Amino acid sequence: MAYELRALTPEQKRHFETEGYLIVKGLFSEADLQEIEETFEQISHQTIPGHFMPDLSSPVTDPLKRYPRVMHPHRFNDTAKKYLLHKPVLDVLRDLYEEEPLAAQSMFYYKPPGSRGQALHQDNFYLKVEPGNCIAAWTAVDPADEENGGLLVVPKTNNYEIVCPELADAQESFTTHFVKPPKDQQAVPAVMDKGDVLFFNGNLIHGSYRNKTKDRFRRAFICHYANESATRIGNHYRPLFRADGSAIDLEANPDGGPCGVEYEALYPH
Ligand SMILES: O=C(O)CCC(=O)C(=O)O
Repeated sequence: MAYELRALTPEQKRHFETEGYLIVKGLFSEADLQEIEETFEQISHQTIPGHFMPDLSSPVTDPLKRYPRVMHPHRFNDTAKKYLLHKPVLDVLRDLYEEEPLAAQSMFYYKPPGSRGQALHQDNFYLKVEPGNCIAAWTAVDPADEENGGLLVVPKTNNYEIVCPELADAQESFTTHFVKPPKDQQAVPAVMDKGDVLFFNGNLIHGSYRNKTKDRFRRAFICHYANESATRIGNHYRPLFRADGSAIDLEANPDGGPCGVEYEALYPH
């Protein structure tokens, strides 16, 4: 039986399938955003081993030492878990997968003024969702644009294979991996208002440049999902969560991918 779309129009679905990404406007209300902002403002003054380890001494030369990304906040914070499972986001994911989505990861980026970006990369190199793929839901908590280091996507690279990354430019990227876009294809900015969500396929090449502003943070709540029929995922992303909040475990996927297993030991994500 043909799948019936519930949240997306056929044009939106087609855009995701041909371009590899889709921006859906206003999936988070002002009240949702305020709750997220307050939660991560409180977290920003704490140290949470394994999740958030800021350098709270002042002054610091690298703004990302004071405001590193928060990893897996849904594992210690109920508000983060609530928004990882935000119904409007899961409704879109269900339309994209044509099956139930499972939540695998949450992150929060503060990206303060002056901070480096994250070099172009592909998410399923890390999540290793099989069979199927991961999809990211990248929520703008502040307006995101070229000036403050908003997200960049390389359209249509959802059909590009997962490749072994090169070394990134450490002056411009806080992560070490870089995936060069295929010849004649370029990264384009995803300009977003707060509350908009950018969905993108796990093969799509994406990343961000430096926040060039002097006074604008570029905060984002970033979550990754897998299709329910997947049987394996990278160890770092287990357990996953169903829409009702219950945990579900998939097998750990030990596959080293296009670089082999030794590479992973040398360059953990
Ligand atoms: O938000 C960013 O600057 C990069 C985020 C990203 O690329 C990711 O979460 O995979």
